[in-house]
Amino acid sequence: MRITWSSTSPFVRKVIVFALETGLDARIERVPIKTTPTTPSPELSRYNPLTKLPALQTDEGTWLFDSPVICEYLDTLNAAAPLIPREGAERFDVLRLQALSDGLVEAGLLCRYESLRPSAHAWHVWTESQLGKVNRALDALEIEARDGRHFSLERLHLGQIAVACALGWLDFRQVAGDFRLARPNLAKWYGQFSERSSMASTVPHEE
Ligand SMILES: N[C@@H](CCC(=O)N[C@@H](CS)C(=O)NCC(=O)O)C(=O)O
Repeated sequence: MRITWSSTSPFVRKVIVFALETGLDARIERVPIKTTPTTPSPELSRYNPLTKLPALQTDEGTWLFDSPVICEYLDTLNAAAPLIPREGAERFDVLRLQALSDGLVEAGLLCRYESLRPSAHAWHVWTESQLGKVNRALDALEIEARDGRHFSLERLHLGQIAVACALGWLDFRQVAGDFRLARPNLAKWYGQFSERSSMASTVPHEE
């Protein structure tokens, strides 16, 4: 398998952490790609018409995207306990946590792209609105972390991986200040989760 890769993408990181945790990483070649909304990679557009990272090529040659679909695919190859429960309420709790975390990053990315605009074209109302989404998602995650049911360090699942990669990206890009302020349960859980070798070996850095 091959994956389009960038060390700074939280969606790529989610897939790589998933692959490391399921022992599939050794079967996935990383193809470095640089792309932004204003300078789309021509190579990436051949694999994913949306020109977004990540895309994963299966051993049969099919290109899959986006990151939730890739994780679902990898779980079908996973010989150990599934990281995405196959059915029932548990499955939808995990998928909901992933959607919340991915949505948080998507809103954060829109803030970041907005900050790269020439200042004469900056649209502060837009940024404030996206930041509202980020902060409400963080508050919802703090409630989840305090509740603890889906945050057990003994029962790993995709939802936790998605949350941790989203928080790692916020730390890296600093689009919304320090998420830990007034979110002690989330901060504690993230500190512990970050010690996993899959997380420690995938910390984002500028290329
Ligand atoms: N829903 C997609 C989001 C992917 C995404 O937004 N990737 C960013 C990198 S973090 C990207 O490639 N952005 C380039 C663009 O928007 O043109 C997924 O989960 O894979």
